[in-house]
Formats: sequence, C-alpha cells, structure tokens
Amino acid sequence: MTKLTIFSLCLLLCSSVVNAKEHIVNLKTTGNNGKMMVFEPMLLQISVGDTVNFIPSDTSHNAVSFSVPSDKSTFNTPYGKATKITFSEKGVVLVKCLPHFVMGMIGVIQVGDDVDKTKALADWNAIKDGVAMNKEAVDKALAKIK
Ligand SMILES: [Cu+2]
Repeated sequence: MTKLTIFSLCLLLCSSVVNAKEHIVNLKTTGNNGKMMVFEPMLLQISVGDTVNFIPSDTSHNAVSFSVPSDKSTFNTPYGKATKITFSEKGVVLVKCLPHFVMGMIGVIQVGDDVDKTKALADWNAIKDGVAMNKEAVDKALAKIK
C-alpha cells in the first residue's frame, strides 16, 4: 500500500467516525398517540455506522433483532436498560420487544440507502400470523423503505 492510499483510507475512516450519528428509539408502554406497546419512532432511517440508543420506559421492555442482513448484526438488549447498538451492515433490521411481540411491539430500521428489503419482508411474512395487533403498521413501514 502506498503512503497516499494509507492516508486516504485514514481520512475515510476518520470522517465516517465523525459523521456517525446517534439516534434514539423509545420503547414505550403508552406511545405519544395513545397506542400501547410501541417503538418510537417505529420506522427509523439511519446511515451505516450510526448508533441507536434503545431506551425502555420501564423494565418490561427490551429490543431483540428478528430480521438482520446477516447473523453478525443480531442483538438483544437487557430489560429496562438503555442500550446503544451500532449498525454496521447495510440493509433492513426488524426489532421486537420480546414479551410484547404478540402485541405488535415492533420497530423497523433502514440502514443505508437503496437497501434490499427482500429478506426483511420474507422474515416478517413468515411470522406475522403470530402477531395479534399493529401488523398493518409494520406492513406500512416496510412499504416506505426504498
Ligand atoms: Cu415491550
């Protein structure tokens, strides 16, 4: 590697660290619109390398990935404890609160632009029969992803 290449690589890496943003997703028993058991925002669009701080309103909520671009992006946050997750893979991530999954406590995170949502749609369609509430919101969020 030439010195210039190394220098350029360093610039690239350094700038991506500087540009990485932190987002907040609240895990709430009662949402702002009165809906029960929600991720707020439910659909979040972030850049590769950004971090999301999942903040549970109380000890009954956590955030568990159930559709990820690849296995290295899986995560499972502790109950009732704000936890930061960095998303380093481009694609669509579906997140659930484990005890409230049946109630549709689900979040959708788009990581990067022009993502392929085929896997997320397939994973969602495979399990949506087990969800009793809020299914349309997940369908809508997935439809918004381009
Ligand atoms: Cu919950």
